[in-house]
Amino acid sequence: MADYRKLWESLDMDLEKHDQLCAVLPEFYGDIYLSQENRPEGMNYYNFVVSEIHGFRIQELAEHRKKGGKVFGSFCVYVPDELIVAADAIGVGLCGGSDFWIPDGEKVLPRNICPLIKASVGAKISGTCPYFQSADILVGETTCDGKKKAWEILGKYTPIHVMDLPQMKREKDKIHWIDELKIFKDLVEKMTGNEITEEKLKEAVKLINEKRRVLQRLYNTRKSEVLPISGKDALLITQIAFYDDPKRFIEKTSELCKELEDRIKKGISVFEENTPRILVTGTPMAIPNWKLHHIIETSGGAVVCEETCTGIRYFERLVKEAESIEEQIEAIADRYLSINCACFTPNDGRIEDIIRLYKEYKADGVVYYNLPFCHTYAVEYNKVKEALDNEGIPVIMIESDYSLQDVGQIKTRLEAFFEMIKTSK
Ligand code: BJ8
Repeated sequence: MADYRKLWESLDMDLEKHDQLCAVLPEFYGDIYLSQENRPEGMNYYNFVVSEIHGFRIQELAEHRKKGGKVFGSFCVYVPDELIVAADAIGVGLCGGSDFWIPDGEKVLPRNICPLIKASVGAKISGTCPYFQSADILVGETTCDGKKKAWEILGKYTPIHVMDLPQMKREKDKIHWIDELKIFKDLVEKMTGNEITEEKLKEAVKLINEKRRVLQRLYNTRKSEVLPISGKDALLITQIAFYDDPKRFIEKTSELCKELEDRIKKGISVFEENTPRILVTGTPMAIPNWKLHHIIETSGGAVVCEETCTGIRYFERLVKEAESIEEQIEAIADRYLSINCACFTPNDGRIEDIIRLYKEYKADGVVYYNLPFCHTYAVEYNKVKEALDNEGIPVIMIESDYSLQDVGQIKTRLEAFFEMIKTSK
């Protein structure tokens, strides 16, 4: 990585502490990613993005802000990118996925709270994440209780806007959500000084749909019997989609998809034949949380799909293209409310998704991933398991945070799970 110290200084970062964070990432990434054999050539772009994770893109954000542009930081796939892009602003996903930030998060939050929340708050208050430091405003949402209350704490450090997301999907909830989208639209216009016109919104919808389509194309390659890419690599690409420049991301991911489709034609797989194919479902995995995928793929399994917000939920459904601002906002509301998060009740759509994806991706088993203290996903396991049992689909629940202490224990459980799948095949 080039020398970005001046840039980081200008963002009021704690450079000494930030050096400690930067010192561990290359080895960590090398062990998990660069050690893989037979990786597609196209992964070089994503290697570059990670090697420059606090450099190149931060520079782009700084240049954008120098010209008067704004950066919006968000934590949930319900925050609509379209409204941000339509005002010529940049949106970046900020969920924290590193253990490094937990101790700082615990300075202001209870210990028994979800690591994603602790790491996100810790990233801000430690002044070691240049994405947080580049955001002109954070956009929170009323999903789980932990996040709802964390916004009040983050609000002491930085401006924050909270979107009131309903927790049910009735007609009156949709009307409420449309109202929230309009409030957000006004805020974005006010902050950027740019009007969101019919045309601008149409363009933004097209662009974000295109990003979704390229991710769908990528995931389609994972439906093949010949697996041209590891689950770890696919996860990394989705994580990067949250903050990379959308146009460049579409271009680079299209190139990679072409390579993967060629690999399928030639029968080039990154896994041995008969490797159990695993669908992962549950809580999101924010970068650099690659723990579960790494354990699965070094214990005899292959991840073929993620029913998570750092997977399918982020891009599976498109926004319907419409004409007037009113119609477009309604189409955006419909699309976002079709995401099936466990914060909603009831949430049967998620169970239908899991069973459908299991079949589409020709999976052999399901790993239900839960971050500790995420109550909504933990409670929902009961209904998911019952439905999967009825379908004869093997499932195992893994609850784990970002630390590496439980790796051996998880590995043992997963190895036994994969053996069981193999013998019953
Ligand atoms: S749409 S999953 S991104 S809320 S922070 S709920 S893990 S206790 S992130 Fe989420 Fe939006 Fe839903 Fe997706 Fe649980 Fe932790 Fe809360 Fe979390």
